[in-house]
Amino acid sequence: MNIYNQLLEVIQIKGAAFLVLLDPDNLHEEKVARFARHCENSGVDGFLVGGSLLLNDNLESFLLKLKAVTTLPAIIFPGDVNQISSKADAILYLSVVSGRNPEHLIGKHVLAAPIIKKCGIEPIATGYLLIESGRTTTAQYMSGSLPIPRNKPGIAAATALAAEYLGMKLIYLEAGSGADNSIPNEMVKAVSELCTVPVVVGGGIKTPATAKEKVENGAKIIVTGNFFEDEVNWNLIKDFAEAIHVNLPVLV
Ligand code: 1GP
Repeated sequence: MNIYNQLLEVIQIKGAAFLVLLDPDNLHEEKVARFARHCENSGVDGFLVGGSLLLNDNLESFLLKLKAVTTLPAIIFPGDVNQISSKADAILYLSVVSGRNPEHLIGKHVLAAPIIKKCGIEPIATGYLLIESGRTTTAQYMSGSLPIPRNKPGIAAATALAAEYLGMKLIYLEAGSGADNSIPNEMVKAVSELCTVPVVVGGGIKTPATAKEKVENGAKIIVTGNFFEDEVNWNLIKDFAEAIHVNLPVLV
């Protein structure tokens, strides 16, 4: 089964999927194995690997370490064309549809397509919407585009529907890694009601209750990254998983 269908199956069974973002610049390679095992044992459904800007050239060795200890899918979350590797299972083929920068709508994709083909990994076409979340985030800055105002759920919903009509298989509402504010619930709801493809919500989610709110408003995949870069928070991963997996009974 391909990774996209695996995600759909998780969503169907558990109500929503929980992905943890690993930024190879921020998670030391010595910790990868321990963290990945902990995530798998705590109910995480898969990993996104990448970042808007990777300063260390270690994506390949990072993925090898990750895949050696877990059977969970490793999906590249690329900030640029240099973040493609055959060691991953799939790649989010992100088009920044919230912006009007042609490089991030189609330019980078032309460069990436033959490399992805050669690597043999699964591209998952994703409509990526950057949403205003307080301070300018790395994703916003690097994309060279304006985010959608956070008080305009209608613009987000229309943009997401256009991406779905263009054939994209996921809609990703992105507040930005470490965002001050997560995506507003009203916006998650407006987009989820209009679209039939799964809606991913990420950026600035720091509590299980916030993650649950997003699912209750229609999100089908929750992404957290920053919060678990501090090891003291690792014991909360299970609570996040239980909050997100709304169809599963909570085990006490
Ligand atoms: C960022 O959506 C992801 O691209 C996760 O954001 O690091 O704030 O959890 P955080």
